[in-house]
Amino acid sequence: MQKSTKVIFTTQFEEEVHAGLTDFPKHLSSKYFYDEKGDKLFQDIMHMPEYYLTQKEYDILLNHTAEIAELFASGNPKFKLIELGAGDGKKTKILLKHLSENNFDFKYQPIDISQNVLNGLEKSLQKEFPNVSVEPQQGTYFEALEEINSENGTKKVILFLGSNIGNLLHEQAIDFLKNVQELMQDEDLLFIGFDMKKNPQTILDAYNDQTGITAAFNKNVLARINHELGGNFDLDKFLHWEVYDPETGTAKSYLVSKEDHTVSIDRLDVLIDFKEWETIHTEISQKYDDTVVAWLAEEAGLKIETEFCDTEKFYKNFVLRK
Ligand code: AVJ
Repeated sequence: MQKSTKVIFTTQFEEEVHAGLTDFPKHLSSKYFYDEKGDKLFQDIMHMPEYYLTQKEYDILLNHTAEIAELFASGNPKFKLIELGAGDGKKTKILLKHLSENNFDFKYQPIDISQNVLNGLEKSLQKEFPNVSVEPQQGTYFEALEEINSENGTKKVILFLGSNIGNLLHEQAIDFLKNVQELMQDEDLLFIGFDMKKNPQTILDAYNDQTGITAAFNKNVLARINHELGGNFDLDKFLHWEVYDPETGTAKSYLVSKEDHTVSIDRLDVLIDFKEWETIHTEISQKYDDTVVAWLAEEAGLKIETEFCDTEKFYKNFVLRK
């Protein structure tokens, strides 16, 4: 009798890494960048001068704080501020400060997949804003939103910052927005950040910094496979490569193999062959214009109520309603 050597995948990570690296062309999902090391590298990215997105959104929130707060409280003054993918909450703290100092009637509910991130955030909020009531929720966005909905009928203001939507292809972005829309009541708002089309060089520079932080971030997915799945990727055998198509507005990240070589991943019981200059596609960072944002909203059954932008029109925050 033949012995069965079939590997049983126990996590989605194992399954997707296997599928992506045995596909042609090869690909890995950008959602796997974010282990502890990846979280730190992304923090570093947000502090790089080239990565304008964070600063621009920060400027928008700072320059329009009172107006945004009034909008959140309009109609029904009591609301739950729910943030999808809260991270360190640096930008949100601008709003929290204003809301708390002006005695708005609200609760802050950060949602994140990482309990680690939530613990850190809760601690810093307790210190900085002891008066703000914080109810962290661990889980995927939709699990968490569903749970919040089932609790009571409080108005929801949903924050989705950082142009995180840019990691999704348009079709996926529409599905995502539709899912949010379905969980919204008539009085709820979605406050969402979009990185806009601009000089293509500015965009390329944001994803191709000279210090190599973005390269390390991109390669971190290989390091993670090494740690968690018993891989033996040599990170030096890969180049970080970024392209931006000014027509479609899609920035794409790749890891490019500099030589013919084979990598083994013990936990998956596979050998992966790389040809010289073969690619692994790892991320898309979509850039938008007004027409595309309007189209995405329309497709998802959402209406644009208003928008905020920085002086250079690099970045926009849209307020959407059902
Ligand atoms: C967190 C998805 C918004 O695509 O701009 C930063 C991630 N990748 N540099 C982005 C990222 C490379 C970032 N998002």
